[in-house]
Amino acid sequence: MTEQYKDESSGISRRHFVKATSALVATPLFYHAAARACTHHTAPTEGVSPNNERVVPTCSTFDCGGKCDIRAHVADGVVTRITTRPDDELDLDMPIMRACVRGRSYRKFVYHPDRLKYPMKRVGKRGEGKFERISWDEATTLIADNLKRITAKYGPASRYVHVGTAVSGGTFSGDAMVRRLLNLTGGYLPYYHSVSMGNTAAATPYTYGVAASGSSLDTLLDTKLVILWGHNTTETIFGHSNHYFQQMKNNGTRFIVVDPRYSDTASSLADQWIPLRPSTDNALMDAMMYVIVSENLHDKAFIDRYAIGFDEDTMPEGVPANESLVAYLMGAKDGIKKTPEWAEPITHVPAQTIRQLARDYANTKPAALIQGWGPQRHNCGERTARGSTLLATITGNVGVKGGWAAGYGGIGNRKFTTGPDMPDNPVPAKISVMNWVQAADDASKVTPQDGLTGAEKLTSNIRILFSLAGNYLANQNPDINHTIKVLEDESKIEFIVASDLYLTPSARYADLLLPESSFMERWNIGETWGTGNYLLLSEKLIDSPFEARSDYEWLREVAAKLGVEKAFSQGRDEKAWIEHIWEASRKALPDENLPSFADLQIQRRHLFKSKPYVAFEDNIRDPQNHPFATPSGKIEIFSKRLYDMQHPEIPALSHYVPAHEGPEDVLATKYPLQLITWKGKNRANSTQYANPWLQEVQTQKLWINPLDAEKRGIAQGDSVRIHNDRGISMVPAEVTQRIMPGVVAMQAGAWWQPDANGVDHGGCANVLSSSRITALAKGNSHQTMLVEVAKA
Ligand SMILES: Nc1nc2c(c(=O)[nH]1)N[C@H]1C(S)=C(S)[C@@H](COP(=O)(O)OP(=O)(O)OC[C@H]3O[C@@H](n4cnc5c(=O)[nH]c(N)nc54)[C@H](O)[C@@H]3O)O[C@H]1N2
Ligand SMILES: Nc1nc2c(c(=O)[nH]1)N[C@H]1C(S)=C(S)[C@@H](COP(=O)(O)OP(=O)(O)OC[C@H]3O[C@@H](n4cnc5c(=O)[nH]c(N)nc54)[C@H](O)[C@@H]3O)O[C@H]1N2
Ligand SMILES: [Mo]
Repeated sequence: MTEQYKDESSGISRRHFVKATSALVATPLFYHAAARACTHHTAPTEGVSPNNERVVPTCSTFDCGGKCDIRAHVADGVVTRITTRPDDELDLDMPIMRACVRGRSYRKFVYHPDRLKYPMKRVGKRGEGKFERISWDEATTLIADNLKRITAKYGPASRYVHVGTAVSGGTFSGDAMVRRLLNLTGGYLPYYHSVSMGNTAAATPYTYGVAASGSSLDTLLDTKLVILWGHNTTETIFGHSNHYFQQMKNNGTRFIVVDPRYSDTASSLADQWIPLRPSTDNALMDAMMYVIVSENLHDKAFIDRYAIGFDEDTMPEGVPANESLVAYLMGAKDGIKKTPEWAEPITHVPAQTIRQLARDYANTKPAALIQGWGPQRHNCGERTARGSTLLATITGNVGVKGGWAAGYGGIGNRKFTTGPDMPDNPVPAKISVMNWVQAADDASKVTPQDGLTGAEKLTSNIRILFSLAGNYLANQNPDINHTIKVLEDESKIEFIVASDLYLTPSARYADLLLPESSFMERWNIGETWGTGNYLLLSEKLIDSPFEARSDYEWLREVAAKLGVEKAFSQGRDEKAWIEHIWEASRKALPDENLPSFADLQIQRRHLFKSKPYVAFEDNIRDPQNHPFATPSGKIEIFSKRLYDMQHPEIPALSHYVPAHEGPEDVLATKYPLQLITWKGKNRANSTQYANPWLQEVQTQKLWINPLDAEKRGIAQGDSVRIHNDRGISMVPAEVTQRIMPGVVAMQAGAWWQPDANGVDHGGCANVLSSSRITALAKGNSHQTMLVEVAKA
């Protein structure tokens, strides 16, 4: 069996893989005959082919935007091949979620010679990456002993569980279960804020009262115009977007993509690409609103009925004159009309393009402006997210089928599965995810202003840290070079436990490094993102190699050594937990008719019978009985709550304010280029970085416009040095017009590879990114950084 973990031991060769994948794009009917024979062209039940190969519909539990329908071919305990839903499988209700290039390459993630094989203990200095093999018994004793010692000395608030999104696509994970164990033994210091979309989630309730403002995508089928604003769904997938957007494209929907990069979404869907300088989105929005209002294209009846703060007549009490949207746009206070000519030098979008975009959006009824999360993973992300809600409101696109409330979110309060039972956490304090480095370095400096909630002060530094299925110690977190100084000081965090499948840059900082099994080696239920609406069974297909284990298994041993095994496991093994969660979810959703767990193992999935859902439909249809959950009960264009905060970075109206480290920052004289990152097709964040097939799909490079390249004497493929005060990264240049002048871009999630001088050779943007927090969410702004680029 271990043979499988050596390179290329089974299935098709690399070259064939690439060919097969491109063939699939061209001829979608290509798939394994065995799969065809056993799927009966209907539901995706498991089949057995003549050569004893089982074809099992399953999914990964990564955090990768979609939840694709993959078919694992299993023979003699080995996954020999991965295919996807055959196109002639008749299942009209089920959105087509064909496996993407990542899904097709799962075998090379699971069967990889570099997979971690044994539990290991650090022997060198922390971060050096020197480890020695130990037994599982030693490993769990080390954890239990450190937990006891550290808890006795510093209290439960010294215990921290870090970001670990790679297992968040499943209902059960070590990441969840370690929290359960810690809660049963005194608690831990939790963090809040989603680094994915926390800025949107914090800001948009100031407009609508709630964060979740997504509609189901089937409501867009008749929409004539979709503006994808920093939304790269061809790569990021987001639930069912590709299924619906392709249909809409075929039916003639017009797509406009607003993005500094000519993304794969721009190339595959867009009728028009509008590049703008990162972090200047609000200036474009302001100018669009100026055009809409000054040309009388706004939806006056809608605004009068449902919104406040549009003009001076509908302002809340206690606010001085000239604070309304119209007053701002017309320059009542600052004397500056927010015209397209005003916005052009800020955004670098031609005034006439802005004018046309505004007219197109306001004149097409309904139209959907859908913002991705890239624009809100900025310093100004809260303003950008709320800005689009203002545009949607003044054009009457909120609560309307075919419109979009803007500010992408989940659908209502929809819940799929219950997850494992979680006892309460006795620790009252919570930090923002952005506070963890400070909380490890000197917790007395973490204040409520920085994001501490539930307490005025922290009682302890972080002293023990669990990083299970994350690469957020020294790769995905901003400002790595600062972070590692704190991590390397062994007097700060005393014990770091990491579990992964690979020796990632973060795993190098572990004191104890544990090899987890892969999703193919465990039972789970895969859940779809945001607008998606189904569950897939992710069954244990194969045994774990070497001594790899599920996190839950070693957590059970730790629980035993802490004397709480019974309470922790309730006598369940992993599969029993999945069954338990499934049955609890069935009870929690009586109208859904979820099949029994036994039936799920035949059906493999459950599609929710959701009707088309339009966010805020009730509030618009019947505002008397369904007021918005804002203080005024209306859509708040102007937010008195924000006004009272008097924070210049999150004004009461979401309008353009030059971003810190944006193009108008004085720092731009030293570092004139804006660097952004994007989530590319060949990884889910940094997950699968080491996958050889996926490395072939896309090489880590710096996208730079020919104008900027020429100025710096950079030619195609030259090695370049990207730097700012925080760090240096070196990669080859991709000189391309797919990125606008003044902006450079690098795919997120490449592994950090520092040399002896700390210069990164992997193309990890987080040596350059900033840990400055956002005003309202106290959240991340991975995308806002100024750099200079030179030929290396
Ligand atoms: N293939 C793939 N899919 C993924 C992931 C992955 O790693 N790979 N990750 C998943 C995860 S965890 C998440 S949170 C989501 C994230 O989904 P998003 O956050 O939406 O994805 P990003 O690629 O970061 O950003 C989307 C687009 O915003 C653009 N952009 C950046 N800055 C600006 C700006 O200032 N203004 C405008 N208008 N556009 C800007 C980028 O060029 C990019 O094309 O994706 C999920 N899906
Ligand atoms: N510059 C920049 N940085 C970013 C972003 C950005 O847009 N730009 N995006 C941010 C966002 S939105 C997110 S969500 C975070 C994601 O950051 P992380 O949560 O750190 O996610 P990954 O980078 O995917 O790291 C997950 C790790 O889990 C491992 N893994 C996979 N499967 C398993 C498993 O079954 N068990 C265990 N134990 N390990 C497993 C993988 O090998 C990988 O090393 O990154 C953030 N960082
Ligand atoms: Mo994310």
